[in-house]
Amino acid sequence: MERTFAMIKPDATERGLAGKIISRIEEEGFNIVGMRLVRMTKAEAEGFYAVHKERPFFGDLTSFMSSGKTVVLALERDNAIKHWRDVMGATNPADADEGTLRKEFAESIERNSTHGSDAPDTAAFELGYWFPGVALNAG
Ligand code: IDP
Ligand code: MG
Repeated sequence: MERTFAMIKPDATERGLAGKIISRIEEEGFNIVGMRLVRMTKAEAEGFYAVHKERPFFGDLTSFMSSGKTVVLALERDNAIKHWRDVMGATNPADADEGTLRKEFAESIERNSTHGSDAPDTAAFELGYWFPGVALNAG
């Protein structure tokens, strides 16, 4: 069993899509091991997305992420990291495949409804950032 970190971003909570996205998480066979509603501060968003701090969209992204409610989740499944990335689809909804969450729900490349860790090292950092004590691998 592997764990990954996921978020339902403010554009989705704002439109009342959290329930639909959580249903999809359950349908995909993930065990939800942690879930919390947060209203992140700009500083928390900057810390979380520190890997992107040199990117031109960093300021907009961290403003967006601190503009509303986010559901943070720790998810467990076999092949959790890759499976959740596949369920989300491409970063830009214009490039996302049919049947993916971002194809169905994302408003733009920035307001793209969901987040998922992209590798074991980022999953470990991101899980620990929002769920202290929750590790990458199930005990
Ligand atoms: P990912 O979320 O698919 O892993 P990343 O490249 O890690 O994509 O980017 C993190 C987040 O930053 C994206 O989900 C999106 O919200 C935002 N983002 C990425 N690229 C752009 C861009 O070119 N313009 C505006 N926002 C972007
Ligand atoms: Mg990423």
